[in-house]
Amino acid sequence: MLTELQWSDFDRDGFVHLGKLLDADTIAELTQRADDLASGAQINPQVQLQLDTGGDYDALPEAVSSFQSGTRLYRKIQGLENDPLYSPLVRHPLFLNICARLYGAHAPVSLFRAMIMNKPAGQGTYLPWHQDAGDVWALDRDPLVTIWLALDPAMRANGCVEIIPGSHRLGLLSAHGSTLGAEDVQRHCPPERALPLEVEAGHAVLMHNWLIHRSGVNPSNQPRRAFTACYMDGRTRSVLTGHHFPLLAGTLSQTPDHYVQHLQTELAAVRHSQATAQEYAHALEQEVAKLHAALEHRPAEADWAAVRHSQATAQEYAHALEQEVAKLRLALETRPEQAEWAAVRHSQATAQEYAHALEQEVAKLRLALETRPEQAEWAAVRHSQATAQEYAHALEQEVAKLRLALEARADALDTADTRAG
Ligand SMILES: O=C(O)CCC(=O)C(=O)O
Repeated sequence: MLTELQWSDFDRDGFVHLGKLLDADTIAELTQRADDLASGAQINPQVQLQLDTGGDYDALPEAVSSFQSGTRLYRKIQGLENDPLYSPLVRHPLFLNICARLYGAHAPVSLFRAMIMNKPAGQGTYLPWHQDAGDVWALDRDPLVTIWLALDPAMRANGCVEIIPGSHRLGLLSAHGSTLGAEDVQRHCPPERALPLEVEAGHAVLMHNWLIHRSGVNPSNQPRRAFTACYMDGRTRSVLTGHHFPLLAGTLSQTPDHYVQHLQTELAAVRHSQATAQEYAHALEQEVAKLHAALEHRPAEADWAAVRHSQATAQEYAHALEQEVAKLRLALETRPEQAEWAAVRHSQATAQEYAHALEQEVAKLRLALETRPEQAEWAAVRHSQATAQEYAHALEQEVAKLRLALEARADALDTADTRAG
């Protein structure tokens, strides 16, 4: 429990020393675990690691779940609430007690992050003046409190944290949060106001998240490691996902907030319409597949052969009719003997049969034409059929005309013969 004096120091300064919380053995265990996670001797996929490049803060690499090869040159190890050694420390009764005072005894408490901040020996990344809040944290409200616990002595000589006491009372200097702009640095962080926050190993400090702070590099030959955990009102949500963070104390109401209910209803409606759209799309896909199959369907080769055959037959028929016409013309010009007349009559009968067969063929072809999709090709076929039919029709008329003429001539000849006889 913090004393009232400590609370009033915290209210005034934005930080307060909490005293010694860890003994040397526990510190040794915790630092060993941190180094093992970085070296790969200990693997935990729920932990994220960030390399320390010793370069520019803005050019730091993303955190990863394991380094390609083990290293002591790590800057951060995050996700320590998932490590069995660190998990009890995250839930230290003093920290939860502080949260109950700051967020209210009724409030559930959640964790934003629990991590090791390391300044490797002879290295470290310069961390500029900043506040631990703002839009960049993507939360629906700013967390108020961070515990900073030294696992190695943190002194001026090895890159301890520096603070601007009382600066939390300025509030958040920009909506974006985190790193301060040059003007704010000039205005609020003059060197004479900066206080090096020297902390013995195993000792902790409570810091307000709006407290302006920074840290430098570590020229010493020992690492400067610290455990830090940021605690929130358990009702805090990520504005990216709408989700709460892992609860450390208390419970959350099971009834979703009104706007969440509204979103859930909307989501259900969207999912429903999505399902309907998918069904419709599926039906369309099937229709498309059916149409494709119909389009790709060609009349069977046998059908085509039949069509071609009937074309050839029509041509042959026309040719036969032409010959018939020639024969009849010749017959007209000569006086036929009895045998010749029989032949003429036979060829007339044949011509009629042919004509009948042709009519049937034409009807068949018309039917075939009307049920086949290959328009251009079929149009050509149809055209040649029509032409053949017309031609045959003309020939038939010619045959009839010639027959008539022949019969008239025959009658005349018979009459003349009778008279002569
Ligand atoms: O430990 C450090 O060097 C700085 C930590 C810090 O600034 C932070 O966690 O926001």
